Amino acid sequence: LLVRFATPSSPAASVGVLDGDTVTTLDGVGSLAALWRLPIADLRVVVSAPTGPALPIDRVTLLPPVDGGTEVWACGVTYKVSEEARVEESERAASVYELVYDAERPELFFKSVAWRVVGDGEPIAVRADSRVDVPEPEVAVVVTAYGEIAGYTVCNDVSSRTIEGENPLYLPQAKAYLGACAVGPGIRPAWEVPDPYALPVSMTIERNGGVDWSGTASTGQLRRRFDELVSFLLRADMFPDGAVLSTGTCLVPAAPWTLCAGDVVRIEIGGVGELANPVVEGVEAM
Ligand code: DO4
Ligand code: MG
Repeated sequence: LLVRFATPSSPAASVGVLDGDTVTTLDGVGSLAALWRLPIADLRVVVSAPTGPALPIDRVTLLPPVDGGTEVWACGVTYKVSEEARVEESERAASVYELVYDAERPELFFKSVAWRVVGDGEPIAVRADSRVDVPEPEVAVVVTAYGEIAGYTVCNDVSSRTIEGENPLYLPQAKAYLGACAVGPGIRPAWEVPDPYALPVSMTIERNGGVDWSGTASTGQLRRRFDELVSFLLRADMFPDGAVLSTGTCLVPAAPWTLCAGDVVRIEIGGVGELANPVVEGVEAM
């Protein structure tokens, strides 16, 4: 697993490879964004032979695996369950979701700049001006500046259903705010994932010491291909520091269920990683 980390004696972020309980530093690699500037064949050589100091995992703090100018984008309505949930929540604009599920062009939207992304263990937030909010467990692909899929990670596309349900034009407010985007804990290199269309996805939401909601699904239910989604991201645009493209949710807790401050959301994607985040309400609590 490729990770960003800091240590008490070296608080500036380093990049390394986590294998078992040991993080081995990738000497000379200043950021993950620097890796995404490489063609994948060169990137694989760098990542496969880390030469820097090796540290026990309990001596490091993992940081969100998104840095520099790497942008996070996301896709919507790529699983049937997501289409059905949007149709239900936005009765006056239901047809836009039905149309996009079947259209050639997918729904893509900007989600976050790197600095606003939180990592494993850090708080995510529900907005004070929203009543119904959900975590969205998603497989995210990491795309190099050359448009190649370099790896996979876990993204929580935290969303306000109230705000998007009121009017789809409010999507940026439903999707992009402080605490709305968690990614991590690291990046699983693409060559270590034998079949990205057979990844088990599970989500558990803990409340008051118990499990309040849980569900499982699989990327086998994805309506599109990962490279198809990436090709639309790259149309008429470029990503010099690469991009993280979250590929849509396959699990939606049915309304009126809502995420609450105090919950803990755990998302596990088989072979890719486990991302856990406590929930707070609003910017003030972060
Ligand atoms: O238009 C809604 C966005 C839906 C979404 O984020 C998803 O399907 O994951
Ligand atoms: Mg989503």
